[in-house]
Amino acid sequence: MNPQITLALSKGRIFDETLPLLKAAGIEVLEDPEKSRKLILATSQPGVRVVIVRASDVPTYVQYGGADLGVTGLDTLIEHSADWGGGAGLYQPLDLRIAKCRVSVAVRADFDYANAVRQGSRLRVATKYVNIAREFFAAKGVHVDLIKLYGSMELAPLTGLADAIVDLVSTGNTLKANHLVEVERIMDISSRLVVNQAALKLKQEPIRRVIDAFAGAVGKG
Ligand code: PRT
Ligand code: MG
Repeated sequence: MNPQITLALSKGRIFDETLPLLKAAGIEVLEDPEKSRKLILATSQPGVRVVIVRASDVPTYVQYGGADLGVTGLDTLIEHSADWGGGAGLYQPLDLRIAKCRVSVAVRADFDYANAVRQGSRLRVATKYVNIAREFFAAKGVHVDLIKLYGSMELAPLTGLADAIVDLVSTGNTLKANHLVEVERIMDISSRLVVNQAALKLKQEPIRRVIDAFAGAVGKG
């Protein structure tokens, strides 16, 4: 019997945008995680199953072997690796070119960011991405106090919690709706396939097959 391969995905945009790639790779997910409460989903390939985890937990699942493979945003992957001293055990074979966005600095439209940076004032920055933000401002030589948030970053400058935020931007509509402006673009983001290195050794053949199928599917897109 084929060894079971487990792929970790998060609900929402990662699942939605991975689905067509899986389909092109000949793997159909047989249940809809938005409709079912199940966390383990069967696929059209008896040897492959999908587990639904929180987006920020995908690298953790794959690193510890709770899943053999996973799909995760580069943002999440960088933060995870910084917290874990390099993301040991995570092999990153493929840019899936889905769920694209960027990590940016944004401030209130009436905040003079350039001037604050020029004057060397200490900036209060709210973000979920403390490692990315710390490294970015350190490289610029800007002193920052980082405030860790888990969501609704846009609210921080509006309430006086912070001068600036570091957050993901895609269309820019969320910033605009909250009277914020993007003042720096830190990095471009897309989703990556990550693989547990030990699993790749133990189940080389079936995992390689899934990686190659994904690679073929990305090529077609
Ligand atoms: O929601 P939850 O807390 O469970 O987890 P999560 O927010 O980490 O997951 P999810 O599904 O929202 O995002 C998963 C991944 O999708 C992220 O890690 C990114 O790699 C990628 N991605 C791509 C995005 C966006 N685009 C995006 N626009 N993730 C979030 N957003 C949010 C952004 O944070 C902001 O609030 O959308 C808003 C901005 O969008 P625009 O279009 O208005 O600019
Ligand atoms: Mg979200």
